[in-house]
Amino acid sequence: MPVIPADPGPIEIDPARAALIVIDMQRDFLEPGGFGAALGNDVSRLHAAVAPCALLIATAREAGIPVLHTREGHRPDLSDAPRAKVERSPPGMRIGDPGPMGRILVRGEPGHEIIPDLAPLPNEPVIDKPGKGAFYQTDLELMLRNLGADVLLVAGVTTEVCVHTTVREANDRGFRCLVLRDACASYFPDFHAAALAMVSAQGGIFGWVSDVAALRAALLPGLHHDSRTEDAA
Ligand code: C5J
Repeated sequence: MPVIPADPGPIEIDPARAALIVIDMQRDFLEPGGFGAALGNDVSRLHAAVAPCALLIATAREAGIPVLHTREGHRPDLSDAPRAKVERSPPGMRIGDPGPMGRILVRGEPGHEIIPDLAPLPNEPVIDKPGKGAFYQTDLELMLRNLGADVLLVAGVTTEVCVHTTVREANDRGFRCLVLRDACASYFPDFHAAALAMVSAQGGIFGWVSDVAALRAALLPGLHHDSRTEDAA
């Protein structure tokens, strides 16, 4: 059974009982003119996670681990968008307002799509979620139970918001979570570091933290130095 070096200690993973969840790698968070920018953030900070995420997704696919993608966003009529959330951005830059990538954080708009570099395969579920956590008001848990998953590999953006909320939700539901630090990113480097430290603190209170190279080396021994690794990294 593959054993991945991690904080606070090694974690054994049965690939047949694992799933990868890639959180919110959407144009709305990573490109100018979207929701992330509307909240006043420097969206270029998230780009560091794209190549590691691509390699992580390739690794999971090669290892036969199911890949699930999430997107944060709302119905076009905004009936699932709490007023408290909408009113947190300035008028003209709120959820539902028009922007360069269509209406901000609205399903079906260009900005809501996952970035092309990390496009899901046709057989990979995409979970649309109205909140920060991927379990809140979605069928993610049902899908994971049907897959027989008991360990979740978690990546995406932002580390301290949707990644962290999802890991906390998963931990409370009995899933072991391994967060891949280089495949996550935040608009705030300090928050990224603190969020990862919180996951593995106190003996792994929310889960484990490792990186993509360590995971790949454990899951695909002998393959992790091939040209694909170098190309994608
Ligand atoms: C945020 C997210 N940061 N996907 N959403 O609002 O982390």
